[in-house]
Formats: sequence, structure tokens, C-alpha cells
Amino acid sequence: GFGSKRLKKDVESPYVALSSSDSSGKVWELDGDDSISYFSKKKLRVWCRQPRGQWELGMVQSTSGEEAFVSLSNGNVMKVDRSEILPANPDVLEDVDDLIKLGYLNEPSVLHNLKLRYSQGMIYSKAGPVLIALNPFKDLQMYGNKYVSACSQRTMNSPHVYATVDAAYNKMMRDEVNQSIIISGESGSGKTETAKIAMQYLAALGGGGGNCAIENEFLQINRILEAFGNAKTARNNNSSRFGKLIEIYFGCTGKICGAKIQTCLFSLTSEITMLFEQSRVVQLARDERSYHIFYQLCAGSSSDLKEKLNLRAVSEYKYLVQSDCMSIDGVDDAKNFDQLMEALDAVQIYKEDQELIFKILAAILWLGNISFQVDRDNQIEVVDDEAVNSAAQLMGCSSQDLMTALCTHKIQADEDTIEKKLTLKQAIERRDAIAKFIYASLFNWLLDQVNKSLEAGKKCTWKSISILDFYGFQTFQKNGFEQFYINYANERIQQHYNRHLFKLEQEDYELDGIDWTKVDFEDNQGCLDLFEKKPQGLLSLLDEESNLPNVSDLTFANKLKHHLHPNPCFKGERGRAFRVRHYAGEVLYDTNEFLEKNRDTMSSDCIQFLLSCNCELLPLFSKMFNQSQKQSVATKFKVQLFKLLHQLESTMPHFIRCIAPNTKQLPGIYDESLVLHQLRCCGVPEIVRLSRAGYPTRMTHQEFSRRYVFMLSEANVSHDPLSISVAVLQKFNIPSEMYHVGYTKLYLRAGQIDALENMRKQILQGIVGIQKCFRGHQV
Ligand code: AD9
Ligand code: MG
Repeated sequence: GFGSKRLKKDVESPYVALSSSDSSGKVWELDGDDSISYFSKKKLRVWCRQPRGQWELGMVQSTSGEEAFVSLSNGNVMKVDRSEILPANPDVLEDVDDLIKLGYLNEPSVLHNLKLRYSQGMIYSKAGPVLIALNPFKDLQMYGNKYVSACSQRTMNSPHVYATVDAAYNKMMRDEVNQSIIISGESGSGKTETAKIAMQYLAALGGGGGNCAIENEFLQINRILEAFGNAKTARNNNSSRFGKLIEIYFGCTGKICGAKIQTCLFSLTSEITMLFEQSRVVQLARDERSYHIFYQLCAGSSSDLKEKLNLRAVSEYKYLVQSDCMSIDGVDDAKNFDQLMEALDAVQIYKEDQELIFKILAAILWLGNISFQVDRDNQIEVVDDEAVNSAAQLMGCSSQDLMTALCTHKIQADEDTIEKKLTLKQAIERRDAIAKFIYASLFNWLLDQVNKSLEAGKKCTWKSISILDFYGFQTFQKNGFEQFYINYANERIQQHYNRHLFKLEQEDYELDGIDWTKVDFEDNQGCLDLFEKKPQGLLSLLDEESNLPNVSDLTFANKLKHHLHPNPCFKGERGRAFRVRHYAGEVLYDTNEFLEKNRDTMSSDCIQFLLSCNCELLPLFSKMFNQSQKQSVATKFKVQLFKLLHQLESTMPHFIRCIAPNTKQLPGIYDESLVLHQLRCCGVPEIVRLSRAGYPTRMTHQEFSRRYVFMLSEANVSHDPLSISVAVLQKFNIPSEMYHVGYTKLYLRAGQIDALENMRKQILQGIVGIQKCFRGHQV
């Protein structure tokens, strides 16, 4: 049949190309008679690849050699290579709520299935144990009390975030094991919204019946996190610039008694100035803004506060104005500022501290306006203007001290201090580094305050549910430092996933009394070793090179090629580039700026300067960061990631993969190639492959017997669904190795349900035919 043929030919197919071994061919392993001529003879539907790559439904009219003539639904007949044809599913398997129910599990079938559901507002589907969530970009009215009840009372059968979270909650209560909900996906795919929906459900379940205090507290915390940690980007008007893990604590009666938030801050530090630098050099970041809080503060603060902070309009601050985008459609920054102040009150941040926060934000904005000039001796000095004076005043230091700190580098040598004048470039870098450092510290400090208020009831903790809202695997034309880390983190999460998926699957079989030989799966340990091995892994080599003198991105790239070759997961490329074979596909990285971004250290004289400031929070920040400053970004990130994953390690995971159907952030647009790209990135083909290795079709005996019982002759029919199931299978000669009869369900291997469906169709057509004939006779 063309199952096996496709295996060899279809290197272009995403499922084959992206899977790391050809065991992925299982997806195409079709049983029974599934040759093209069979499809042609039976007039069954097929998918036919069009010249532009998209797939259309059609019917094979005839074949000759390697070619086939296919009639498409628009009436045209196309001559195509056999390799451009894939089997389509029968109508009954359209719009299934779990992809593994699809008889033919090829790329167009999966895309078509999700599209059909999406167009009907069914944004949730399952891929085996994983929940797939397509971003609707509109309010679908499918959340709130009514749906909470439906999910907790199991009266709703369709997949939903609530149902996934409900399963986690019940597992926690029943098995007394900590649970986690791992949400991943591209920017703008809906991770943060999904995390909020999940929190809302847990608040409703664990809030003690009609107690909305917890729900309100969660809401307020999310407001704070988003004001300080989210920004408008080209892909998402409310993009989180950090990854977070929220752990919700439950007492032994199942009631919430506290929570804790951990963050992974890799992209946070570069945001403020990156925007500035980027747009100044290449006018790139046109549609982007800095963190919401800056715009909220400028728009919403009282005239009293404005005066205290010497605050101006957004348009007067260089850090904010360069991107040419100062407002977001439909977003009221002033109103959000009011809500933010409410939220700060709610988590018990005192008014005085709130004012300190705003002071620091204003200081950052003024820092961005500080400019430099060259004096008569060709030395750099700060332009003595409103910017430097305001910044100094807000930070609690003299203008002179700030100017010195920005222009000179002090080196401690034994007893003496040597002062060195900075170059213009260095001075600008130092100014921006201080701004970033202060902002990142502020974010961390705020998080601490939020956690203090959340952890109040932690003493009564019995078990917990963690929700991870983390960047998904990313691959662009050009991939840099950020993608490198994000993808590494995803590699770790994927390993966690692999381990559990198999456990879950096997549990299911065991519960239903099926003897089951263990399926091996492609482990991603090799790729993880590539990153983590000491001393010759990507991360160690990066740290080593960052600490050497006279190095460049090119020497780093060469070092990688030298030390990591040969490795099946690594490939050196020309110049600064290298390639990594990730679980979700190969990614080409460019080492441009890797070393610089990895160092990201604040010089100790800057820290000393901040320690001497009078604005109470600044010395506090400097102390907090003093130790960690000595570590590289690679090390810090690894430490944060390990802490985070260590916590997940002991939990039972539940996976939600979010998908953005378009990049315009608009409802009703389903961009097939974009969806496909994301399905690959989040490993859906892998999931499906793994699930299909077992028995993709699972129907309860009731369901099965109801659908097929009419195919038995009356004498054979018993009243017991299980017996009916078995009778149907035997009558239609389904080989015994193709199914398993469980206590509650019937498990069928790939392709079997289609064979039955075809027979059912024929019998029905026969009956209809007889009826027609009969009616004709009567008339
Ligand atoms: V990023 O990586 O932080 O840039 P996310 O977090 O994946 O990204 P987010 O949750 O912020 O995306 O969703 C983007 C926008 O999609 C939201 O602001 C909503 O307008 C929209 N969205 C997402 N999920 C839903 C939903 N379930 N219902 C309605 C939604 N709208
Ligand atoms: Mg987000």
C-alpha cells in the first residue's frame, strides 16, 4: 500500500522530517488494503498537494505508473505524482476532539481537523494526553461559573482548560501527588491567558465555595506582573517578557492556602534599552513598546505625583519615544494605572513603598534622556541638563556623583583607586546598564513583596499544583542568544514530558487489563548533554570563552566547531553560525553578541555607586544582586531553570500547547502553514507518533456497539455491549492482533476503524439502495 511507500518518499513531510528517527514512519504505517488503487476503486477521499504546497481534498480517478489523476472538489482534474497524495479520513472521523482518533494521521488531516473545529468556535482539542488550545482572539463566552460547574460535575465532554485543570486537581486529591500544568507555545498563542483561566478554575474549586477573595487576589497579582513584566511587541500587545511558574498550595481538604511565584528573567534585562538601541540603529522596533508600567505611570499619575517625580509625557522620554508607538488600540493606560495602584494596595505594598517604586521608574526614564559630549581635552562628559539633575534627585545622589559614575571607571588596586575615563560608547553602555539593572532589581523586589503576601497561609500546605507559563520552542530565520536559551529550556521540559507521557499511557492500558509491551521512544538526552556536559558542552564553552581576553563571536563559533565535532546533535556552519538538532527540529544559531550578552555584568564601581544612593530601594537592590552579579547569564539562567524544573520533577504533569492561528491577532483567520509550524515546534507529531504506537482508537463498548450493531444479523445480537463489540470484530474479520478488548473500552490499531467505517458505509448504501428500489416499486 502507499503507507510504506510514503515512508521513503516523503522526506518533505513534516512528521518525517522533524522526527529524529524513522520510527516516525509509524504514522504512515497503514494496515489493510490502503493502496492508491484501493482508494480509487472505492471512491474514497484523498488529500492532494497543490503546487503552492497547500492540500486539497479530492478523489483518485485513475493511476498510471507513478502518476495519478485526481479530481478536486472544484471540479478540476490534476495530474500529480503519487507522493503528492495522502489518504483522507472518512466523514465520521472529521472534527474529532482527539487527534489520535484520526484513522489517517497525516499533516493535512490534522490541519483540516483543527481548522474545522476552530471555525465552529471549538478552540480546544486533544492530542492524546495533551490539550491543544488555538487562540480565538475574541471572547468566546466559554469561561465562568457555568463552565466551572459543568467541568467539575463532568457534564461537559469537550476538551477545555477547565477539564485539564480539573483532572489535575482530582489526581492531586486522589493520589496525593503534586501536579503541574505546563503551558507552552509561541508568542501571542495564549499562554498567559490560559494560565489565568487555569488559576481562575483552581480559585473556584479551592476557594471554599463562592469565595471570590482568592480569585480577586490572583487577578491583582497578575495585574502587577503584567504591568511590570509585559510589553507590546509586534506579535502580542501584551507580551510577557519573562517565564513564570506559579505554585498554588492546597490544604488537605483541597482548599487553597497560599501561592508562590518564581520567574525566569532572561529577556527582562535587555528590554528597556534594546528597544532604544534597535530603533535608533535600524528602526526595527516600530510596533513595540517598553514595559506597560512606564506608559501607565506617565498617563495615570496624579498631578501631585507628577510634580514629585518631575514626570513628563511619554513623548518626552527617549527610552519610550524611539519606537514610534506610544499607545495600544483599546488599552487605556491611565485606567490601568489606577487598577495597578489598587493591586499594589491589595498585596499590601505600603503607600511609601509605592512612591519609591514610582520614583525609581521616573529615574530610569530620566537616565535614558542623559546625553554626553566631548570636552576640550577630547574627554567624555555628561551634559549638565534637566535629565541628569532629575535622575540624580530621584535616585538620591548628587548630580556630580551621577556624572562621575557614568563617565569614569574606578578600579580598586590594593589601597589605591585608579580612575579611567570611559569612551562615549562605554558611557552610553554604562548608562543603559544601570537603567536595566535597576529595572530588573525592581521587578525582583516586587516579586518578593507579592510572594510575601501570597505565602501567608503556606504553613497549612499539604499538596500543590504548579502552573508554568513559559516560552515555547522558537525558530526563526535568524536565531540568537534568546532563542538559544529558550530552546534549551524547552529541551529540558520535553524530557520531563517524554518520561511522563509513557507512564500515563501505560497506566491507562494496565487499568483496562491490557497486556502491553513497552514502546521505546526517542530520548533527547543527547541534545541535553550537548548543552550541559562539562567542560565541553555549549554552556560551559560559552562561559569559558566569555572569560577569555581577545575573543569574539567568531572565535567562539570556531571553538564550538573544534570541541563539539562530531556530535549527532551539533553541526558547525560557515562563519559565526552553528546548528543544533533539537527534538522539534534543527535550528540554525548565529553567535552574534553571544559573548557580550552572556557577560552582562555590572562593574563593582557601579554597584558601589548605587549603594551610596539615598533612595531607599537602590542600596537594597545592590545588596540583593551583589553575589549573583559575578555569574554569567548562562550560569544564572541554568540555576533558575534547574530550580524551576527541580520543582516540577516531583509532579505529575499536564500539558497544554497553545497555538496562534495568525500573527495579526485577529479572530477567524486560520493560517495553515503557521499552525503547522507550531504543531511541529510543540512536538505534536511526536506526541501523536508515540500515542499511535499503541492503540489510537479507543471507544467504549457502548459507543462501539451502538454504531455497528446493525451490521450483525439479528440472531447474533446479544444485549451486552462487550459481546456485541467482539461479534462485530469477528464477523468482519478484523485480525486479532489489530485490537484489544479492555474491560471498558475497545482499543483498535491504526486504520482499523476506517475499514469498519467503509463496510458500514457499503451496508448503509445497500440498505438505501433497497429502500429506493422498494419505493420505486410502490409508486
Ligand atoms: V507571549 O509569549 O507572553 O508574547 P502569550 O502569553 O502566549 O504570548 P497571551 O496569553 O498574552 O499570549 O495572549 C495574547 C492575546 O490573545 C490576549 O491578550 C488575548 O487578547 C488573546 N487570547 C488568548 N487566549 C484567549 C482566550 N482563551 N480567549 C480569548 C484570548 N482571547
Ligand atoms: Mg505571555
